Amino acid sequence: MKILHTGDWHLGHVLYGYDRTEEQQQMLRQMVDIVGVEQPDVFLLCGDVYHTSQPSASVQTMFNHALVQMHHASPHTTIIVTAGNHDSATKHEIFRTPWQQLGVYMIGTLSADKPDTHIIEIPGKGYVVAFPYMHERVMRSGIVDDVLHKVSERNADALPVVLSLHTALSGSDFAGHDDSDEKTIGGIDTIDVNDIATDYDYLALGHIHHAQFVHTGRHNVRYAGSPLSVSFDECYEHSVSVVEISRHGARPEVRTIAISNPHPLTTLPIQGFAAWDEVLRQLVDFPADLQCYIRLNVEVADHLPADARQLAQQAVEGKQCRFCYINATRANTVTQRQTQQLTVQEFQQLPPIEVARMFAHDTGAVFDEQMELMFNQTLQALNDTTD
Ligand SMILES: [Mn+2]
Repeated sequence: MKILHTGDWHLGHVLYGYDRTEEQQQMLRQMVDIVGVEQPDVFLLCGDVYHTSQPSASVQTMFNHALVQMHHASPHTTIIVTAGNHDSATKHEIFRTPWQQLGVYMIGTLSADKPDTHIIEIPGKGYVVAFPYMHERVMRSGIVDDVLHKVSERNADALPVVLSLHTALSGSDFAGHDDSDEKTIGGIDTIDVNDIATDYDYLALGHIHHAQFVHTGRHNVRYAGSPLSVSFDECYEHSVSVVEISRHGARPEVRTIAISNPHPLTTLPIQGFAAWDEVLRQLVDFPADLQCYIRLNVEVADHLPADARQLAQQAVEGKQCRFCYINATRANTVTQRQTQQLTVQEFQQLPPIEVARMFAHDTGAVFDEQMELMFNQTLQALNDTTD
């Protein structure tokens, strides 16, 4: 069985206010071409089709169009698309029945009472057990094990079995997901690979954007990664994985095909941080004809000049590149740290914005006007939901 494994497309993602439709269309065209060339038995997209649960009509049209093209590029290919934590589970399944006529399986919600929904048999080739994103608690409840067990009962010919999940596995390299630690990655609690049964030949994962085998000692647990960077910290190659498995129990053969982006996400300076004057000079000298997004890594002694954003905007005027933001860090963060000691009562009386400012000060982060605006918007949204 030959599988094209991908995930985390995040269609509709907007980068610092810039529309990315052109890049996303380019990525989709590359995917369609790869499917045409590779003629896989299965095309597997492991969640996060869209960046938000409310993608615009044009973004949905773009995706649906690409699926139909993919089907025409390789009519025998079974296409399986699961919903990730960014997708709306129920909307994902609205057109499940018509899609199935084209050999496209949309798996959006967990059907614990209908386990067959999650078993897709590719006659004579193998089985794909496909689950959408589900809460870690649900995943540990044994549902995955039950479905895998059903497959092994049916799999008399020892055909390959692929399991697909959208989750955060502990032990993964989560570079690029800046809100992560050992316990959560990208807002999802990590689970241990040993919390679920292992009677599969390949575990196809979505959620983490860096393509990788997860260190489990088995060499068959893999994130395909996103085909397009969602953040500046995803500074690694983006690709799709081609997986071939000869029979149940065999080790999968995996190779990758790079996906190129006509508008790469670029950071100045290329390595580390530099002083504002130096970074601005690099931006002024930046070639006018290079299409890319730009982030500036600036080391500040105290604070950035008040007109820094404006100067950066002026520096790129008339150029093809798009200025996104200034990522500022404080020089000698550790020596400047002065934690204010507050009593619990004092702390409770502080407005949230003050707490955030203190946190930024203590950790050396820069809490600029834009951050304050975002903070206040988030606070407002939180207040709106609790009302
Ligand atoms: Mn994702």
